[in-house]
Amino acid sequence: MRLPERLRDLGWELPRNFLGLDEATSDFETARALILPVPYEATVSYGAGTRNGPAAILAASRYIELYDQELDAESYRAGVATLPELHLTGAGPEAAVRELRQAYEALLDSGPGKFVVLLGGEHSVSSAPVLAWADRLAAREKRLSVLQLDAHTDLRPEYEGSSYSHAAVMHRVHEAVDLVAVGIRSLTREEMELARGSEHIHLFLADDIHEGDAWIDRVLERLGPDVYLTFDVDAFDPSIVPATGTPEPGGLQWYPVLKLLRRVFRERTVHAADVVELAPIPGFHAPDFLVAKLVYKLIGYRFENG
Ligand SMILES: [Mn+2]
Repeated sequence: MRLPERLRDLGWELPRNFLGLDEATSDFETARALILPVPYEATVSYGAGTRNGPAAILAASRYIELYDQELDAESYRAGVATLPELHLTGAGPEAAVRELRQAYEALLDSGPGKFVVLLGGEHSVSSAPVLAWADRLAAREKRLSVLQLDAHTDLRPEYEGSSYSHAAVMHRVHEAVDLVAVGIRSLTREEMELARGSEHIHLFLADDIHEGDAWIDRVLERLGPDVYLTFDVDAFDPSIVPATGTPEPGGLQWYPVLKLLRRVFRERTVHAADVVELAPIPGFHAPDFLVAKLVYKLIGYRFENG
């Protein structure tokens, strides 16, 4: 809202968008990054609450320091526009994903070249943006690599009767992309065998990446030039992000994740990203803040070199 001149200098709260930015830096037309909140939750299997994830990330983001000492930059200057929450149909996940795909395509067409970060919501929403990007790249005879950070492979053909479940989201897309999944520590034997038998699926188990940084090089080796990042916050260790439906012990820590991401953004083209599965714990803000800061890091890394 544009306030009348004489009202502008009163003691208003920060705007309720990502980072609490003013109109000039959060304008859709000029912003290079778009935040798309999709509070969708229908197929969660254990702890619920991912529908509250986007609002909690936005609320926490308003308290992030805008200067990033790692990058020595005010990353928000690239412009970050926050879209309203996108509400999807309650008529089941298949219809919801179809609706999201249409909305996402419209968004890409309206803001070509912008870096879209989708905030979930449950992980099932990711198939829409992944397939949108896979198709766009296929039209240019390129193949999309998906970098998945997650405790779970989500490679089941279906779960609880639905191929649109959060637990099946990567199975839905795995034939269209090269999948590189990092932080995995919970999967079925069938998922393991599917991955072992496919040259298009590479798993980096959490068990194998706790020592040293050599795994980061190996992840980079597996990623093609064009990347979509899907970040399930349960990739993090529950000691730092307990606020998720299925917290698995033995997860990733903050700095190794940043180290990986910065290199991926520097050495590949990351077209878009999603951050999903935050299920906020009322009164406990640290995980919300961590995830908000992760989103700001993604934007910072994306525009680090202009
Ligand atoms: Mn997961």
